[in-house]
Amino acid sequence: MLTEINFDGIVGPSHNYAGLSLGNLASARNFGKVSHPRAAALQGLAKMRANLERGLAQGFLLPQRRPDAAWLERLGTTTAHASATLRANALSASSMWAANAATVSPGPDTQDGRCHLTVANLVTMPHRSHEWTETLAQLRIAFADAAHFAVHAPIPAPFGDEGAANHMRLCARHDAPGIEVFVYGVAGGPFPARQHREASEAVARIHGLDPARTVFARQSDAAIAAGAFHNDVVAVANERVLFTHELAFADRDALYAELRAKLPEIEIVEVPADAVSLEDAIASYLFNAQLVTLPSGEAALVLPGEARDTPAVWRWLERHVAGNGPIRHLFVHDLRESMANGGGPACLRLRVVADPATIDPRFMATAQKLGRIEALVGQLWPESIAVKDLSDPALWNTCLTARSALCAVLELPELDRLPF
Ligand code: SUG
Repeated sequence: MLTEINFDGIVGPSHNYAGLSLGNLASARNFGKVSHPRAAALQGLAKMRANLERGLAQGFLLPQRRPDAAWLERLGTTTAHASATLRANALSASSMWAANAATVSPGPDTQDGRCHLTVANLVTMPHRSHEWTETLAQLRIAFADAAHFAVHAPIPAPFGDEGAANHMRLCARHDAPGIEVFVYGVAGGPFPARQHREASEAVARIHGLDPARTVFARQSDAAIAAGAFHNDVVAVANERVLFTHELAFADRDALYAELRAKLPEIEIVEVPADAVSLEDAIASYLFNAQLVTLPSGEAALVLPGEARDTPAVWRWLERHVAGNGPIRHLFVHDLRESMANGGGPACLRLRVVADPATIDPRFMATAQKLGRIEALVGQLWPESIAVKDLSDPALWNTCLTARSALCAVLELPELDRLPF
């Protein structure tokens, strides 16, 4: 049976605050602070466990090998000799934000009926531009069943593609044909536009989407300038609900009209700027919630603690739930460590609609397996990392050893061997 499965990125042992993401206000604001990789990973695992207990299908992607010595070698250097900037780029744990791993078009939307995944090239940010090699390796293992999946290599540079974070799917039910919405930015503002229209168009072609059910929408310049470096910071969709900020899109009236024409049963839940400012929406990550359908059929939002701590946001949410709005439940999680780098609940997961039986079970979560991962994290993940620690060879070793141990516990030795 086709089900929505959330694949969360397990937070890697090198999680740190090196301020690498221009346009991501949280990353810039927290530059130089001490990170807590162990707590970060446990926070993410607690969210996975809770979603599993809520009756949702849960999978995970593994943290990548960091420092990425192979990438530094291609740049003519080594971890020991690299400049501090290059070394920080080689050590980032940014693959935890699995919403940027790939764009996923489930079988009901594609010409050949298979689920298509295109790995994101993430070319705009140096620290993320080398994620795709291992992401591709992991997805090729997890979704190896060629009767049900097609995993594609990234779109070539210079067309920036940041994956599912700029892609929304609207449908009557997860297993029904959907409308796929690709949101792109246009360069010219104070911050880079990380998703290019050309890349989105290429992904739609490669996935064999029906042009009549595909929409390209421009992100508003105001949203990018206010810090919405990905569209999933200002809008999220699930089944027939689009939950969005009023200022998310460049031409919202035209977009809403197109969506209503293509999916008459759509419910657009728009939060007006006079109820929640763009600044509050971005600081609280209200829209970076996971909008999920519970087994009861009701919709729920899985939110970061910052949403509850932002008065205008919490007021709006409580009023919505008390009224007759389509979102019926609010679940709040402490994801402070990831949030401080601009990654909320939705950033941490990649949604795949598929039959879980067709996926390599080693990537699927169970309560027991999460327990084993938590134990390993408690043992091997550093408790804290200061930016100066990034030049300490002992830290590089700790990170490599911890990841290898995780590959062993999850019975994925091939990920420890692959030359990415
Ligand atoms: O690409 N942060 C990530 C956050 C990604 C959030 N994902 C989604 N919105 N789906 C980014 O900006 C911070 C890294 C640093 O500064 O060390 C970082 O990469």
